[in-house]
Amino acid sequence: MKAIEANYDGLIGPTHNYGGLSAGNLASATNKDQISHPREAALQGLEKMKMLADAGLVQGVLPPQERPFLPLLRDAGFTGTDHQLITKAAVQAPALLRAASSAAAMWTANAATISPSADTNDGRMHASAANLTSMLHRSIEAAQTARALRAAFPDPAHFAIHPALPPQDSFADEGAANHVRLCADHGAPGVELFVYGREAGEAPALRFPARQTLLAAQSLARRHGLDPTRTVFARQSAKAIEAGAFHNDVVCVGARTCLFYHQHAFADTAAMQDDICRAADGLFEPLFVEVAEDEVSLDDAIRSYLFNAMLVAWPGEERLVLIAPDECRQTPSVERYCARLVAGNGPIGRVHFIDVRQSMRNGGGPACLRLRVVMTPAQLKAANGAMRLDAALYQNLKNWINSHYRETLAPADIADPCLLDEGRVALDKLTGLLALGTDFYPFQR
Ligand code: SUG
Repeated sequence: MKAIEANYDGLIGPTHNYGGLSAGNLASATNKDQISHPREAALQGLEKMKMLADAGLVQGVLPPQERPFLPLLRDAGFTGTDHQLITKAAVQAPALLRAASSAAAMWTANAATISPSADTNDGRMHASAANLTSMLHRSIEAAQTARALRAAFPDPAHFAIHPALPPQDSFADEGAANHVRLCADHGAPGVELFVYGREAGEAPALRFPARQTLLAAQSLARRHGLDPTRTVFARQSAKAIEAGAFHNDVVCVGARTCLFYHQHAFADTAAMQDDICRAADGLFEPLFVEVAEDEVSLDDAIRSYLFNAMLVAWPGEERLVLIAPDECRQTPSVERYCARLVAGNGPIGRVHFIDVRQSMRNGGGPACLRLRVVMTPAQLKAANGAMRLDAALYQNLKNWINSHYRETLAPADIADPCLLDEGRVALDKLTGLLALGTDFYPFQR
């Protein structure tokens, strides 16, 4: 058996809601204060996982985090019982309570950056939890994310799980959403592409925040022991960030030897291509599939999330499969482009559309919901098997969602302290289903 690429998806948590918390993420801003459907959201995510598991791909599950995150409220000076913290914050600091209640850890493309063992100098897989410092509601994820990664990949002989980079603006890091790995084969040495929006210390020049710094990217490459000749750093274009591409994975996705991206994704596309070709020399021939502005405008690409698709080597299919959101079918230029794409003889042979609408309404497409983890057979064996989706776990999770999740959540419901209790009961059960031990969540300790 050769190395495989697994997808670890975040289970969408019971507090999934539309808080309008992410400046520069147009869907988040547009849907602020809408009524959300946590149960439907979690089931949509679970069905996506099942589809990939049914295809024969390795599918992992990462648990939601506990929300509301009470340490944030305590740090902000609220005191009293857990329920009192929530009711006081709801009156005195509703925006803070919204941030503390976000289920954003569901987007595991932002959980960490992962370098497979074929690329690292000690032959271990390296993962660094992302500090997510750019947004308050996401900056509270890192410690529990590192815990979840250690639970999923426990053996230090195979896996090096690093804590997040220092939680400071110069090190702003949003994980795999700004990282692409190209390779001839998953288990062969590859080229790691890190995309950044600004340099540390650079004065903010844009209306929207650039969430990844070059310093963070370089630090990750150093920590992971990557070969500098096989590592590329490319700057995201200001135009893309201004148009709402708050992460590079909104305008670019890559798999195997193929990089699929919008004409305006990078500040200097020619330099990016040259650098990748040089880094891949002797390993593989990169295939660049660039979508021109006059085929699909940047606005249409961001509205439809064409590039926030999963690009997958599907068992039994020669060409790559693009798993794209349903919204691509509702955007005429994108629908036409997809038809042309698969009719051509390029590296992408099929587009499969899926419904992840509840997540999409917060700016999270299929690619945001998964963290790619390349593992050798020995690493796969060493990974926590209870976090791997099979028919039994699928059924257990479906029952679990159906019995613990609310059907709807309105903005005012965030102030309801019962949500905390319901979440705790649910998460306590989940730790059993995923073999996470009895002290995985802070409330269990
Ligand atoms: O960080 N949305 C997420 C979406 C993350 C998408 N991830 C990738 N592109 N990889 C974010 O902006 C919105 C939450 C709210 O508004 O309630 C939010 O956090």
